[in-house]
Amino acid sequence: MNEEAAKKIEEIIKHYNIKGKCINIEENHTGNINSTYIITMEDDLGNIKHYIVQRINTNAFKRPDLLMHNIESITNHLSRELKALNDNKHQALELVKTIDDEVYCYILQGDNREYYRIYNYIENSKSYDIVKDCETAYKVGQAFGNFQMLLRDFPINSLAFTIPDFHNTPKRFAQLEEDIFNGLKKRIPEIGQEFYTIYLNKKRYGQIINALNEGRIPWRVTHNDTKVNNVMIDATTDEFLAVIDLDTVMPGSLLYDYGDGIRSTAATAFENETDLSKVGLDLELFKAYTDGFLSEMASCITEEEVALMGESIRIITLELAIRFLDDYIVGDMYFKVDPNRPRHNLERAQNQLALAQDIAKKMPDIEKYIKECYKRYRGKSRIII
Ligand code: GN1
Ligand code: MG
Repeated sequence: MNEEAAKKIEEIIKHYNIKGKCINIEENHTGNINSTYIITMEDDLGNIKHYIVQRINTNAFKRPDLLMHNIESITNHLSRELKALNDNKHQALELVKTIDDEVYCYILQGDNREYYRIYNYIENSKSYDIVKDCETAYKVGQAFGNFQMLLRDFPINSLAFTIPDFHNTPKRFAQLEEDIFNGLKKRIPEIGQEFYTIYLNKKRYGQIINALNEGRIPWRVTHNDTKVNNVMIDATTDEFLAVIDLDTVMPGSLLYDYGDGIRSTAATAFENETDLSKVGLDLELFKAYTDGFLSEMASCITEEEVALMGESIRIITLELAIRFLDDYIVGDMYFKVDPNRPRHNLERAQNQLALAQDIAKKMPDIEKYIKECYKRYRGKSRIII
């Protein structure tokens, strides 16, 4: 933990009504965008409480005020819904208010504002970067299905687009093509093979966004970053507790959430794995996640959405490959990279392309299972709409 960051955190804490003395600050390195710290506070009676302090990356999120407005209204809605359902097994993230009753604060670094927010830490919880067993995959699918189900009545137009065109795969591809012309010339010769594979899949990219824009599938309140490590699991009961990382909650398609959930939960290796022989999609984990997701969502989902569920897994995986490759070309401006890995983003893109290839191989099994599973759960999920 570097001293400068620790000093800043001490300064941030002063903006909040948080009791006691900060006795530990630990950086959590799982995110690729924001900087996250877990702090330990001890009050005069020796009581310990943990908090999550996050610095918002304003390169990715240009309007931290709108972002925090989204998160505040989403978390309020989630906790109201959980209360209405008498659900005390699950939780909504809780923002801590500043002494001025705001949900974020900033400090000045020269002329620049650095934005921070604090969440209550969810005690006795754990999360996974990679899943090995079907029970956990089921719970993660259930958590994201439940999240969307709880937000089914949320006034969608009140949400700001925190990152416009976030899951617009054709636009992501067009951006990559443009950046190949303007990017770092010395990196261009290295990406021929990867770009070619991405190019060959071009016809797939518009399937979800076109269906949304043509009104064939509904806009919904979606999470948009349904990585497995964004689900907190109860360390004692192994039940899911809460969905975290609400920065990208925006209007979108449920399909990107489902696809991204499978991409990260059913992958046999993490995104940073460079031994591509280890990278693939585990069909059993895919099935378990799909079961969990549809057990919550089958009554809300439309037939048109179900028809695109399999393809959504391939599209989001290719979208990630496009984004990592694009970031490599422009000189690693967006995703955090390991300073000891000069080709980190290129390697991530290769990893995602290997995963997309395995998904393509398994697509007939994937499609078949989704149909079966939907039939099984249709009309049986917890809430009928
Ligand atoms: C980023 O920082 P993290 O891990 O929550 C990214 C996601 C990507 C993910 C890939 C705002 O999420 O879209 O899927 O990396 N978030 C943003 O690991 O761009
Ligand atoms: Mg995120």
